[in-house]
Amino acid sequence: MGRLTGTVTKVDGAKSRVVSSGQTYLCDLRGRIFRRKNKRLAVGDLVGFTVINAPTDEKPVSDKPDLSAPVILPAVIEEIFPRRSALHRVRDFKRNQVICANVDQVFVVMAVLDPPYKRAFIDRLIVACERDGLETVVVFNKLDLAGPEYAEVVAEDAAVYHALGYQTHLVSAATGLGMSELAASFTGKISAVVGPSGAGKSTLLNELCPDQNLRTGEVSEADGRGRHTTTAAELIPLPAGGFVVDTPGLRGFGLWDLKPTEVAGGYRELAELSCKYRNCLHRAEPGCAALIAVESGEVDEERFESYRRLVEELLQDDQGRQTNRRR
Ligand SMILES: Nc1nc2c(ncn2[C@@H]2O[C@H](COP(=O)(O)OP(=O)(O)OP(=O)(O)O)[C@@H](O)[C@H]2O)c(=O)[nH]1
Ligand SMILES: [Mg+2]
Ligand SMILES: [Zn+2]
Repeated sequence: MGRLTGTVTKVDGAKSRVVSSGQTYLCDLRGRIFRRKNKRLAVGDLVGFTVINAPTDEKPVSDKPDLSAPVILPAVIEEIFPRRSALHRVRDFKRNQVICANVDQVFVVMAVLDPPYKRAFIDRLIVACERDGLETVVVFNKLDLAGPEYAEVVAEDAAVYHALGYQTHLVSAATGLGMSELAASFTGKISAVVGPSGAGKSTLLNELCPDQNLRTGEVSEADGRGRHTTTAAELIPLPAGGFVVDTPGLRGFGLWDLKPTEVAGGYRELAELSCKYRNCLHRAEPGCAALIAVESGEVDEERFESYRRLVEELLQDDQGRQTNRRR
């Protein structure tokens, strides 16, 4: 068999799963690709591979190309094609992890309660998506847990993102509220689902593709956090076309690769302002366009607050790094 092309759905140590025309292949990486440390394979990657005839531990279970009972064939990845996009995460000052390659849109999933969302965290994830040029969809899950008054607060928060041009969804995986609209927005695209542990990412995806049966977990009673049930990113084929990647819960999301002056680029409402100061950080400059826009209510105060905190954080990191270098 000649060279085939497929999409990486799972990376598990040196072995990865690749789907091509409904078939699943268990692939090794050709040595020279494996050794190229700066180019790590990620889910969503488009690869060229060849099937080998060596026996595997996993026996083929059927000879029909059927996603629900995939044939597992051994193969070797020869080539990773250039990525058209990627959602990435900087783990520390050096390591750069690609969460999903060739992704079209990112769903930021937050629970309204259990654990409650933090607006600043939504903003941080949006900044990452804007940095990577990816469309963001904001999902508030577990609406069933909110009383009428709190549900209104959530709706107001959602409206802030909607007004900025982000698609927003208020849903409950438990009751099915808003689920058909949500399902429709996944169709035909490669989507990544990110958010804190326990927000219900896997539960939502199980509702969208019932035959997947992703593991879900209880939110810990001790600290109100999720338990990090999902441990490795995995690309799931959707019944109506497209793929979605479920990701492990995020505790935080470092944006160390951004310069303080680049943060405003992740806040649409600030990016479009023309401030009279060049490279303005919008901190306390007299006549600063951002400060005026906040004052007039044009820019949401809580968004601006999260912007400022992110800038301060990066300024401090910068200082820390410079001090370290001098030592
Ligand atoms: N009440 C309620 N509970 C939900 C809803 N969606 C998910 N849950 C519960 O929330 C808990 C966590 O759900 P998961 O789907 O495992 O959360 P996750 O975001 O995938 O978590 P990690 O994999 O750890 O990142 C489970 O006990 C789910 O049953 C919902 O709409 N309403
Ligand atoms: Mg999960
Ligand atoms: Zn300014």
